[in-house]
Amino acid sequence: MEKIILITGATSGFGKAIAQLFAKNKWNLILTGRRKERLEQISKELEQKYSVKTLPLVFDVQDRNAVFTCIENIPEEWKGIAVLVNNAGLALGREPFDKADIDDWETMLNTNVKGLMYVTKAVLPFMIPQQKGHIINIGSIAGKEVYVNGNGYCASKHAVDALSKAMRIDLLPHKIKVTAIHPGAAETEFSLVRFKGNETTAKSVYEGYTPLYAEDIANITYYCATLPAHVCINELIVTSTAQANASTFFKE
Ligand code: NDP
Ligand code: 8X3
Repeated sequence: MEKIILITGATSGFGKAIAQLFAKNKWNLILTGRRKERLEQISKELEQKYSVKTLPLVFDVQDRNAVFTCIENIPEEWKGIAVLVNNAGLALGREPFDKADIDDWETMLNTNVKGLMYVTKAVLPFMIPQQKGHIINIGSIAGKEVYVNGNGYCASKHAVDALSKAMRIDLLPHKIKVTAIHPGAAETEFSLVRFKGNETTAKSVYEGYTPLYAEDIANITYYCATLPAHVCINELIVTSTAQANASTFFKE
């Protein structure tokens, strides 16, 4: 089977939009997430709409054993993974360092950092023998700059930035590309998760300007993944036109 992409966090936001765009372009999809029903529904819809194959895998990226068991045991025909998109991630809370919840820090670091490391480590035994492959890490502008009350989330995304650079060095002999995409504010379920279901606060994040949308990140991911074999976009920062850096917006 050719053109296989594995996307973590495909039940929502960027991951779902990336799955849709790659399916439209006839890629077969390994899709992961924790919400089984959503994942199976999305897989079914994409199979029917685009006549592609899908393999939904339900696991929590924080669960090291589950990550390795699920990925190591994928059927033979799925092992030729060409692109891995490490997208699953979240922010929880936006409090000053002294007031931030330690459990929130642990969930962010376990998901955004350790989860990404586990998934990548589990996929590499399939990519290395091919002597090609592409790992696309979804970082954040919060991984390039630190903003007020961003503490734990910014730390986790700075780690994604560092890991992307480290992977690029260490995987060079295996001809594996590593791209880090660092988006600014994008309207997905991200803020609803960050503010723990508070819809008013979540909505207010995107008021007064046009934010990025999941489809924008899907288009950029597709562009990066389909460049010639000798070309690798190492990293890019993308914001909406109304955002200049991690904390400067022009709102009307
Ligand atoms: P969403 O909340 O819409 O999607 C997050 C996805 O991650 C869901 O599919 C969710 O699936 C999955 N996920 C979260 N935790 C876990 C876990 N422990 N195990 C497995 N899957 C998990 O947010 P976005 O699409 O916006 O976020 C995607 C990535 O983009 C994240 O890494 C985020 O940090 C990053 N990002 C987001 C920005 C934004 O402004 N929206 C900007 C910059 C970066 P499920 O709940 O089913 O497990
Ligand atoms: C998500 C965007 O600006 O909230 O990574 O950090 S931001």
